[in-house]
Amino acid sequence: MSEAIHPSSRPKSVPDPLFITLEGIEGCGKSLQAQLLGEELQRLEIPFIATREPGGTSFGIEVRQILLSRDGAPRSPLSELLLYLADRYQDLQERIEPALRFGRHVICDRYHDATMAYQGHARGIGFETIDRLAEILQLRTPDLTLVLDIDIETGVQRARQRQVGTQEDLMSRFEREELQFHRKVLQGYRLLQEREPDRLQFVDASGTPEEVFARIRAIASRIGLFHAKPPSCHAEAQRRREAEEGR
Ligand code: ATM
Repeated sequence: MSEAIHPSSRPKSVPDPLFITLEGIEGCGKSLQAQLLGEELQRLEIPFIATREPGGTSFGIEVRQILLSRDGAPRSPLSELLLYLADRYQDLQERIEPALRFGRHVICDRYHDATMAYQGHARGIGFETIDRLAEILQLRTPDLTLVLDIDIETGVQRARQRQVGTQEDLMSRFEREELQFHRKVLQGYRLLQEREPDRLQFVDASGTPEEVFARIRAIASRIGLFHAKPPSCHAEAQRRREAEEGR
């Protein structure tokens, strides 16, 4: 398991890199917003990595194929849960933790709140079981989670538009699941927001992508995403060496 960096081990002048996740029901527009956030960080020359779950690593891409393939074999909700967690654990070890250790922000398109909302609430496994597994795996909690809030009907419409030309059969995913399932997912996110009102922030996802991004940018800015550059990899490595040598 990788070593966690305690915030107080950093010099005060160095801002901690942030771990930001985007969530929501199908068709809410979170992947586009994650991309816009990345483009903004790039424009400002602020170091970051972007990842997604499932599918942020080579292993994760294979797991994603199993989880989301059109003709996937039947599986129990718990088996499915373990696959999502396997994908997450690999993403954390291979990409998220190293990036944060090297002072880069992390933007993640879906993370653990998706598991809580989809498997925990909508599939009925319950938050408690997943909380226990998350504790055993020592899953990192994001600094900020943006939940893109749209009604189910708009989500269906947007997923239908996005469907054209993709390998994954987004609409059949919708059709396979009752609309009621997606309502439960949204309800799951609301329950999570009640548990952690500071970390989970609902963002009105209606309007144009630019309008939605302006809302997201304002929230991300408030927690300091654009305020100062996190240290570069080299500066951070140097600082860590000096701290270890007691300088
Ligand atoms: P994206 O296409 O937004 O990456 O999501 C893939 C699907 O994975 C999405 N499906 N639907 N319907 C939500 C689902 N998912 C879970 O059920 N649990 C999880 O933990 C994650 C990360 C995703």
